[in-house]
Amino acid sequence: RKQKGCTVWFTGLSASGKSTIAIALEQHLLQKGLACYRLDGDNVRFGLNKDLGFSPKDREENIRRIAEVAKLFADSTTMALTSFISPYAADRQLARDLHSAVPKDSSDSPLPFIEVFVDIPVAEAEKRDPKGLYKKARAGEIKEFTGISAPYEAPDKAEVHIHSERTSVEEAVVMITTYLEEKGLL
Ligand code: GGZ
Repeated sequence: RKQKGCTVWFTGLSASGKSTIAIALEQHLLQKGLACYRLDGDNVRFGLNKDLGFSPKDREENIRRIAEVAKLFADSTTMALTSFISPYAADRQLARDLHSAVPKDSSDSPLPFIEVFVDIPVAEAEKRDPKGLYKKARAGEIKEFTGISAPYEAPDKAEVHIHSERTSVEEAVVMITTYLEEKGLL
């Protein structure tokens, strides 16, 4: 059976668990022999997007480029897994719209876009603080830090909503794969 491409778009605060869940999902998919590719800060912000910082404009451009790249992977029938804070609802909507845009007169169908909200209260993310970034943000050493001194606009129509403080990584993977199966994407 031929694999269909799609984009699984994770969004959530720093330290919410986005990348941990994305890595576990990637492992699960690879074990099933499915093609997938994970985009995250480590392979995007230090390469393609190394000219971008964390101002609202730069985050917008960060998300726009990532959405375009994810769409290319999805178009190639690979499953793209993106793991970025993507704090602005309008930027996530643009990412979604890019996937639904099909060329005029084309028989191609839109590329599925699955938004996964990894939801965590700021206080809990701050308690985890694995890299000490929240501490630095509180001290004013990092400006415009999401959740502290820059906004996070929570999604209201995410396809999958994971409450990170009370959901294990394994449970989160099951929630996502169940959704993908229901939609015929797995
Ligand atoms: C938020 C920041 C900031 C600021 C550096 N605000 O936990 P991390 O370290 O590994 O993940 C965060 C990452 C966020 O990059 P994204 O590309 O996902 O952001 S966005 O989607 O908003 O464009 C954090 C680190 O970069 N980091 N400065 N000011 N996170």
